[in-house]
Amino acid sequence: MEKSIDKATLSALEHGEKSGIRTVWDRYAAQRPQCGFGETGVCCRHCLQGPCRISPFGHGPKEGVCGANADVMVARGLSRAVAAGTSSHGGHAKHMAHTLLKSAIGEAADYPIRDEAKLKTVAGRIGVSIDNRDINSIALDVARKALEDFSEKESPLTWAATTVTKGRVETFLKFGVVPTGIDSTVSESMHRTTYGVDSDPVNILLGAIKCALADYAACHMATDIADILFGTPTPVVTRANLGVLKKTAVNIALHGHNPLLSDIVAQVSGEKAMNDRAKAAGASDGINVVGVCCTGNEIMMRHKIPMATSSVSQETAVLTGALDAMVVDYQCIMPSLAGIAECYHTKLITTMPIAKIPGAIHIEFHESSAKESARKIIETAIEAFQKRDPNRVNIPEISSTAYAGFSTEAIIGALSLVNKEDPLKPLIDNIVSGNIYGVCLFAGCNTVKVTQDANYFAMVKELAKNNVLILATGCASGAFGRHGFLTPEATEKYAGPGLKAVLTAVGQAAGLGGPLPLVLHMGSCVDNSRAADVAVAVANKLGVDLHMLPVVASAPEPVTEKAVAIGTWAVAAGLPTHLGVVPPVLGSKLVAEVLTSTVKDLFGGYFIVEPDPLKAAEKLLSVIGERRKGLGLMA
Ligand code: NFS
Ligand code: SF4
Repeated sequence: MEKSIDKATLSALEHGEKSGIRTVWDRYAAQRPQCGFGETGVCCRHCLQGPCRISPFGHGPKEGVCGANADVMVARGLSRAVAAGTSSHGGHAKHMAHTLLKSAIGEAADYPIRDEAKLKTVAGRIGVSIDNRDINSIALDVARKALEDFSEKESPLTWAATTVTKGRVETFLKFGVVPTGIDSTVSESMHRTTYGVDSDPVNILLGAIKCALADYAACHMATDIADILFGTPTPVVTRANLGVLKKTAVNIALHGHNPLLSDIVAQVSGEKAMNDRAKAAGASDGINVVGVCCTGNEIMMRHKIPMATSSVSQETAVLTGALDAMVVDYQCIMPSLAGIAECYHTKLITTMPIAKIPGAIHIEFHESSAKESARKIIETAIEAFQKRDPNRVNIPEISSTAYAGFSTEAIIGALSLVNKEDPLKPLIDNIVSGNIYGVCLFAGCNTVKVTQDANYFAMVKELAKNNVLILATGCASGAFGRHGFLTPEATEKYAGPGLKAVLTAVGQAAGLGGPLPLVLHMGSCVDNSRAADVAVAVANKLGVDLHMLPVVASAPEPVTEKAVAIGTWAVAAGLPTHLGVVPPVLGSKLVAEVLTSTVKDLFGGYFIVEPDPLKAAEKLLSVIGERRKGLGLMA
């Protein structure tokens, strides 16, 4: 199997191989064949009488030592993946909420409220009064309400209940899946899946859905507070792929998730004093900050910072030999980076007390002294630059233009240039007329199990040709960015006639002198909540619920437990959700059946598992067709 369809990635890998450096692809090869029990979800280590395993082919025992069968094992495994994903987004959101609180009480001078309008909108939505109050006291109340959402409350999660349709809330109540605390729901999931608690696979899966809805709330909260503290994104034009690294600059990659770190480093990297130091050290272009993975998306949208690489190819940034520092916070950071960095002059810098890596330098990041830590980080990179070996530098000269920053507000803003009184009307009219056949949100990662970007590439072309409006977040936007899909040129090249006409009309109205990009980059993975907001607005406007809309989601190359959590809430929200990799559920017919079919009767959404990208696109198109028929629209 090819490692990637991306030439820059392949070039960097080849360079690494010459130096005998092993990457994720080599480690994957060494792991193969992977364990069949694990792959199908039928092993359990939830107590010390285990490990227990059940053959997916029907040989040997049909139950573990305690009597748990394959259905229970698979459901418990999946539920714990959702809980882990939720705890990650929860940790991220809580970090933001604490910082907002510190900002409001004057203990985080480096984090002023940058978007007062967003603060007021969020406050209004969650029932915090804004009349005649100063900004900091509104912020304090919003932060307190956010923090209340983490422990068990009497009422549903504020960040879930106030952001979905009325119909969804009723559905969630009906099936008993309303979370009342983000952390408490994770804790409940761990409790019910431990030794001898929930042994009803369907009940366990309902618990997983409840937890996934807590994940949704956490994502939404993280996005809201990021906008309040750093500004709501508006469209920017920048570049993506390894070619954004510069021979003549101190190159610093920011990798991980939370903008609390990356936004400050991005701000400080623009300071004249810092750039003068870099120049004095011999870097004629000063400091060049680039992004990797989701935090890369955050700074791409807000600071036009280019995206070097993402997800499965993160190690290639180091293999260019031109990276002086890789700065990380948490999540999706391969521990292998430390060993690879050691083969070069590159410094790997960890910043969070919960995410240390042996071999890395640890510069701890505190809200109270954020800019100070950021300067220290940059100084470390400048020092490393002076040890860079020019003979080992190989920057693939490949990058694409990338338009980013299509927040919900930016999309509505662009539409309001077409219809000021009723911005959603042009979107809805075009869906009704069939110019826009449907909407597909691409999310999630790249996986070593699929040729990197191949599924994204094939699916987006097929869907766009059939006039499907494409939204993207997370490493999906990284993939599209690398291949030039985040551009108006891609619209000209790949969009069907109806879609092209709409994107052109809106692009012209927005003063672009051409169409909007083929794929609208909505941000990081927590920003999937932005896509949900657009869908909710459309549903409310049409007076229907989410499960009736011609809207689908796809994670064609998923990896993380966070992606499992997001996929699960997309299903609960009513979206048919495609996965391009088979999750570890095939050991239980019952669980596989519930996830791909039965759940539809409850929530309207369901999983479509299809590794073949063209077949996947076909399936999504036919689902969109069914939904259109359901609404009485031309199929
Ligand atoms: Ni999402 Fe983002 Fe990327 Fe996957 Fe990881 S960075 S939070 S999990 S790998 S898309
Ligand atoms: Fe085995 Fe049951 Fe223990 Fe799991 S919980 S390891 S199935 S005895």
